[in-house]
Amino acid sequence: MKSIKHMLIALFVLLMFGLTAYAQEIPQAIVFEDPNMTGSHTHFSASVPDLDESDNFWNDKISSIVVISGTWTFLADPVGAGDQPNKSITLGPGVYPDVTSEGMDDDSISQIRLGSES
Ligand SMILES: [Ca+2]
Repeated sequence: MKSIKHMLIALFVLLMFGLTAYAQEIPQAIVFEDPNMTGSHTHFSASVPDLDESDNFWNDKISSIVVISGTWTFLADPVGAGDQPNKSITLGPGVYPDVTSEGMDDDSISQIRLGSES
């Protein structure tokens, strides 16, 4: 009886490790409306080429970010016409309580791309 219980515990622990490993394979970023991970938040696990078109709420709203896994590039809208590149930041896993500390203007992110190419 006791050995069955121990086997079940061992199985459970293995399952938890497996799920954790699996979760780390999925790229995931959490964005927050306000600095210091406050206000509304949402999860992204894939690129969003244009927040303006796909999700009006998050366009020009993001003030803090937590990257769970993967490398993500966050871009502002292009400034004026011509070849001037969009302002962007590329972030790996970590906690970013204020996008302005990373060189991004507050409430300026309009595109989210998985990966480091801008
Ligand atoms: Ca904001």
